[in-house]
Amino acid sequence: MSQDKKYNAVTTEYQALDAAHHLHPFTNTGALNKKGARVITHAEGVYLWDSEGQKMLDGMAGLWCVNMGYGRKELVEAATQQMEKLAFYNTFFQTSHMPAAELAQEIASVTPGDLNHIFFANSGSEAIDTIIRMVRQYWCIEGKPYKNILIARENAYHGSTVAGASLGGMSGMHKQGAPGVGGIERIRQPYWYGEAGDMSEEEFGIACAKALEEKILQVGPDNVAAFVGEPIQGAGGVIVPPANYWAEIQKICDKYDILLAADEVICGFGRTGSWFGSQTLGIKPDIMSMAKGLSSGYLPISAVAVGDRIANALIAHNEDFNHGFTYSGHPAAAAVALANIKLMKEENIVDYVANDIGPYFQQKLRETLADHPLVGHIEGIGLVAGIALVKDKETKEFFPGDLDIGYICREHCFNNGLIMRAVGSRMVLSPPLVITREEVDELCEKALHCFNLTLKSVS
Ligand code: PXG
Repeated sequence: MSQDKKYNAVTTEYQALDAAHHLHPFTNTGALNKKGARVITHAEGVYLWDSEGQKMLDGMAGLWCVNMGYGRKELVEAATQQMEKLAFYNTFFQTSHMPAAELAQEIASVTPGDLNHIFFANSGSEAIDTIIRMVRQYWCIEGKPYKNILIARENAYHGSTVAGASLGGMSGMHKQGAPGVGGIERIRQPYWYGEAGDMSEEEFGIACAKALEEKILQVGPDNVAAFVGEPIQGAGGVIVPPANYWAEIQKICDKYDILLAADEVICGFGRTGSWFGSQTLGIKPDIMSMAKGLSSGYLPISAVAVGDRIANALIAHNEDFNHGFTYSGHPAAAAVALANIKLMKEENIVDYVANDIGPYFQQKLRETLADHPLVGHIEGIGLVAGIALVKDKETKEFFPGDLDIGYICREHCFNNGLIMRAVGSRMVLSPPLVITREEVDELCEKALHCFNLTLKSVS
């Protein structure tokens, strides 16, 4: 939208309300208030509209979550019907209800391995907090209360609660709201394009996994509860690890009897062409978190799928697990998630991502953008991708930190009908899984146009 475009009354009214009373997440609110927030009004399929009538192709599926696309009547009806029947009841004091019980079964039917038990929460962050508390409690039950350190990675994102922010590897988050939660250690991320130097992908995969072994030995294997990682890092810029990385990590966890936790908040529910990223990347987690795509973002709900080893210990232990949320397994959210999984199955969406639209998207992105002077590298699987923007393609020189190339590019995208997220100098995409080939073509054409505008802006 051009700066001088005359805003209509609805836009200015809502921008004023927003500026007066709304504090936005992950936002410089002062700067936003001066500029005015974009007011999103409605959506259908893969498109969003704002209050100025501008139509935008949503290359981010909301915030990595609207996997089945906008405007799905089935999900709306599931919520309405459930709210009319039983809008709320808790699952704390020896009660259950149909949507929670059915959803637990349904999730267990799509999770890999022996992840047969489900604990409900409302957000990815709460799911991560649940994992932290549950794995530590597991080792207490096993008589090893000292085995309580969690190892995660730099530039990982595991949420924004105190524990989630502490576990994640985002330095900007550690600086605020400190001190964080203790008992957390971090190792390097497997970002081959950005951090491998002269190493081949294979060498780098081994080196990054070795960093886990070194850390375990440094703090003592008897003190480590679990290693936690996203199969593919999402908010860190869509970092796809070298092909051998996860197999090495798995071996190391097995060797030292350390639980493996997969944070599937972004990778789960078809994003990578399997129900879970763990299946695509060959990980066998003991426990996994999920959120976002579980309900396609229509209502907030998250879950932790718990493997038999941990679940059986918790069940056999004759004591309450003192953890949970008022809305754990909320009936309306659970009903929507159930309807969402049913829809995914009816439309064979996981297969569509694996064998049709995912490969098409990855190929089309590379065909359209790989030769662009700003594009250093494209990585991704299924319907998630990260594109490194660089100053010099040959030398991999990055733009200086004070030139926010990602922000410049994102603004061009916004103003030209495409929503793309910038993570530093990386542009990321994670469109709804229902996107068609024609819509992928449109996305790529728009991205090319916006990359050209970005190049002009910095030339
Ligand atoms: N784990 C992972 C892997 C995530 O991606 C969370 C946990 C936390 O989920 P909740 O529901 O508490 O937000 C996430 C969330 C971004 C962005 O800008 C990414 C997330 C959330 C907000 C913004 O890319 N991921």
